[in-house]
Amino acid sequence: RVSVGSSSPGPSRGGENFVFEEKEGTVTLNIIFALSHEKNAGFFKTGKVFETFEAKLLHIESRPGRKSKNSGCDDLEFFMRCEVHSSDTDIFINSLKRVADDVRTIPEEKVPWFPRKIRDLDKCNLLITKYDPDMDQDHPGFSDPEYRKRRCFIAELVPALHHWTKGMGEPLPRVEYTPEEVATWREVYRTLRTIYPDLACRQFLGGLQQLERECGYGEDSIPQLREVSAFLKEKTGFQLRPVAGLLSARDFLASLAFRVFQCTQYIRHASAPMHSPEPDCCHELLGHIPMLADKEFAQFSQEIGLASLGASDEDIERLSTLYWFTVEFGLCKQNGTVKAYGAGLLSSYGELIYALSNEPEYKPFNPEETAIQPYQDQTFQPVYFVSESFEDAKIKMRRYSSSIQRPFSVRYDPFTCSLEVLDQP
Ligand code: HBI
Ligand code: NLE
Ligand code: FE
Repeated sequence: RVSVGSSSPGPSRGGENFVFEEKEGTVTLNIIFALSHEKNAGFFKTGKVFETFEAKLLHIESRPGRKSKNSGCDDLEFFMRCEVHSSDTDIFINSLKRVADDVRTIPEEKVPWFPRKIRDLDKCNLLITKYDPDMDQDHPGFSDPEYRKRRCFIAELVPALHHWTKGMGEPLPRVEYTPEEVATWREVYRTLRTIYPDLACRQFLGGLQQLERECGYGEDSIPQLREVSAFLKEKTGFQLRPVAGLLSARDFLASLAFRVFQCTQYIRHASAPMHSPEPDCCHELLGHIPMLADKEFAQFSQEIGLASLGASDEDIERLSTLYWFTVEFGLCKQNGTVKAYGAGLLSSYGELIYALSNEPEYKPFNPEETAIQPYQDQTFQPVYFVSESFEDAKIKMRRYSSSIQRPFSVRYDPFTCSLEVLDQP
């Protein structure tokens, strides 16, 4: 994803360098330059310039240059963010100009980029490598090469460009699950199914029943995203999109604004069916989908998504904490008893039992407080937030979202699946 200048390349005023964050004698610069095919060695020459001026590289991205689009030749444009000594700014830029083309500095964007149309979600695909079975030694699949290979295979089924860019007709990829995978699913389904009637909220039970009746849910096979997506689309307008793994909070939340839910397709390791710290198809299909079939909950989810668009990193952090303690681990009162509505609970036998025992601490849901509650994502939560009802959670969340400062407001147009962005005077 091109995080800078994706919609507007940014002004480049002659002679003036955009400098920001001046502190302790250093400044941060956003630099864009181009290198034509012939000048490829220029990339290493630019490196030399960075070295000479002791520039500290903070970020680098490349993309096809402007010329390549028309001429078909393969020049590249680079975006770099770096820190240099304030007094070196001009000479540093001038040195770059000697080895690269079209060198310009651009101002920091005031509002982070965000998708405006549903097809822009193809750019919301920043994966983060947490709990990766290839990298995380604590992952139950870490020492199982077969499992790791299977995870790669399933990840590669995710199309690079999704069906919104290629045309809405593109069907979602189907996964042929192995008998071992189905056995894991069966165990998860069977154990959870026995405790749902006592511990899950009413909306969840209603959704699951419909899925069992109308969408082939059951312990014998793992439902396919294609069918489940069609089912949800009819119930609440939500649709599913396959994703290779954990996404950045910003990209994940942005898709909710369009009633798109990003789903993993692999399954947890057979050795740990009762709890997994990462999302997998059990979590998506059993935890999230029945809830997303509920109109009020679907709206609640979309509103968190809408609040996240263009928000600052700090606000994204608070919104994802709120998401964590509601959509993932939320509890609510129903007829005087506490029930689970959070997907992370509803897909984990171990944590569902624990959350509704008298072990953990309960606090009343209150967005201001909940948003700053530290949480850990390796094992069970020590604290859960209980809301009086869905209605109550929605109203409180709405009040919280409207307090987030943004220099614009957004409204979702369901007819065109796009956003109307209104600049506030
Ligand atoms: N990515 N694929 C995927 N699935 C999630 O459930 C998910 C995610 N990224 C972040 C996230 N959930 C949340 O914990 C919040 O940070 C939004
Ligand atoms: N702990 C959940 C489970 O085992 O299904 C997954 C949580 C994903 C955030
Ligand atoms: Fe989840």
